[in-house]
Amino acid sequence: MFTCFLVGTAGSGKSTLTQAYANWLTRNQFNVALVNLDPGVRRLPYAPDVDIRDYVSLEEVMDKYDLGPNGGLIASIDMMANYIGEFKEEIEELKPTYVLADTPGQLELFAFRSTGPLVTTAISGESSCLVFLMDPLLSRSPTGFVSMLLLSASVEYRFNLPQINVLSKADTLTEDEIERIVEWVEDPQTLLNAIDQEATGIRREISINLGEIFANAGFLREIIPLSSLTFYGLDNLYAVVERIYTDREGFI
Ligand SMILES: Nc1nc2c(ncn2[C@@H]2O[C@H](COP(=O)(O)OP(=O)(O)OP(=O)(O)O)[C@@H](O)[C@H]2O)c(=O)[nH]1
Ligand SMILES: [Mg+2]
Repeated sequence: MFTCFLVGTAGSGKSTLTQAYANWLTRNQFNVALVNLDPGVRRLPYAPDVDIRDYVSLEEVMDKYDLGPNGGLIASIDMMANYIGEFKEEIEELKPTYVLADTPGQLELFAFRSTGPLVTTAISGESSCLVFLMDPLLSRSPTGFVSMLLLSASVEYRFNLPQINVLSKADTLTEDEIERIVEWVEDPQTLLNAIDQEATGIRREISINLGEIFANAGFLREIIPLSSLTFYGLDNLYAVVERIYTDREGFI
């Protein structure tokens, strides 16, 4: 059992990618379990096999504790930890090869409270990874891309799991824009040059320093452009997931 947790900022395309990637894997004969970890979501583009809302539902928590939407969501996400044993059993009963776990829209609540790492550790199975969705609009500009890298690195630091960065909704970018972004991670000097041209003053200094730190610390890794609408890049995502799985097999 290999688990992919799809994480990213609100609206970055996590749920749609969960559905698209599950379709792709199913078409390629894999047994996939779709897991919803978002207690607050109203509608999903897929039918979850295992759903945290069967254990904790935002609406019920808001009613029971007389909370507003924000307080209710914080409480709901914190409460997920109470049910994680049963939740894990439900997933394991399906005996899936792949588990795709869609995480809450509010990345900060999942990643930066105690629940997220607790949940990922509990339901990871033999092996797991995070798929971090990078916003295409922000990633278009060099300084926007640096801020996405900051968030991605912070999530990776927090979860301490192998992490794959994907450029989400690539169909909304031109081919030139995609190529440019991919080149920034393949050849960090191109990112530093682009920052140099875009930013000025102290912002330029900070961005260049950050770009250098990312390059030196190994955070400027492969980024996979993909689209859940056209299925573009899903085969590349699969190849990287497999590589993580195989490396781990060889490791233990
Ligand atoms: N063009 C395009 N739109 C996409 C793609 N993936 C998702 N979207 C759209 O982006 C919007 C948000 O997608 P979701 O999958 O709900 O994003 P999410 O990250 O699950 O959102 P939250 O759970 O609310 O944070 C929807 O309108 C999707 O149709 C894509 O690959 N291409
Ligand atoms: Mg979602």
